[in-house]
Amino acid sequence: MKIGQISKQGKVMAAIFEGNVARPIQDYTVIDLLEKAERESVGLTEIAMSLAQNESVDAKPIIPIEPSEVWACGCAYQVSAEWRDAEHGVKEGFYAGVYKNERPELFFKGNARVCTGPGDYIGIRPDSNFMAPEAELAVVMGSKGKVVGYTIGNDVSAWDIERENPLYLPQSKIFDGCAALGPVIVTTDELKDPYNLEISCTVERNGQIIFEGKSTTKKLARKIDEMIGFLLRSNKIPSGSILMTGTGVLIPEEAALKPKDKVTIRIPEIGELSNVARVV
Ligand code: DO4
Ligand code: MG
Repeated sequence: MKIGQISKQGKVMAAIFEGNVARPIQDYTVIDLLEKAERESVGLTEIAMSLAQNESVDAKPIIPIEPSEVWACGCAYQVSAEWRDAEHGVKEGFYAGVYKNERPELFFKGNARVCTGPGDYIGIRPDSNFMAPEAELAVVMGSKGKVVGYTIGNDVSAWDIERENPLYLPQSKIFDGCAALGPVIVTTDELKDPYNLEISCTVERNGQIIFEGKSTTKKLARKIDEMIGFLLRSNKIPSGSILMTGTGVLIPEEAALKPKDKVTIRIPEIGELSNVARVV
């Protein structure tokens, strides 16, 4: 099932997406449904199906969930670790260490305040000259860390701030519009294999594609449950928390994001997430 959210008469509500139409779930957001599903020990699909209207409406998906917590795993793809070490002039450094270590890199990416949805903006920090999209598979979790579905995540980052000093990572990662999510969440009963997904990313400037790159979750070096296992160590998460699973697509510095650039990330099984960059 593809589930997400729509805005109807100014109200955000959950909806099941079927082709180009949506079946609203009046009076519930996706977080409300997840909490209800956990309270009643039933699946998200079951609860959503039982509450959705039969009549469909023509409505575009907005942000599929407003998470209290967004987390991210870094250096989960070899290219990300290698590229970051190369930025420091070394072949195997800090980042390769984390890539190979048992303990993953996990960082806090923010909350609903910094998240945006399909068609919305993504942020460009004015104190950065190398803003980059990071195309990632994002996991939606229940409060016990159970994976309930998948969406697309853009871990928008200021790579020059990160490169200046690793201790600046939170500033390179957290700012307004730093986390785009959407367009929908595909539940685990429909998307059974998260390790065989093509992820592509394009950056368009003035109608021209200035960057095109792709990867596949086949190259993910860690299992998602392993990332979640570390995330939940001495750390309770609320239902509907998101985990971005790392990027395998790295843009060159010449394609650093500029205002009005359009970033599109595609995972065919989930859809397409497009956002336009703006200074925040
Ligand atoms: O350590 C820096 C962040 C890495 C990251 O976000 C990624 O690999 O996706
Ligand atoms: Mg990332």
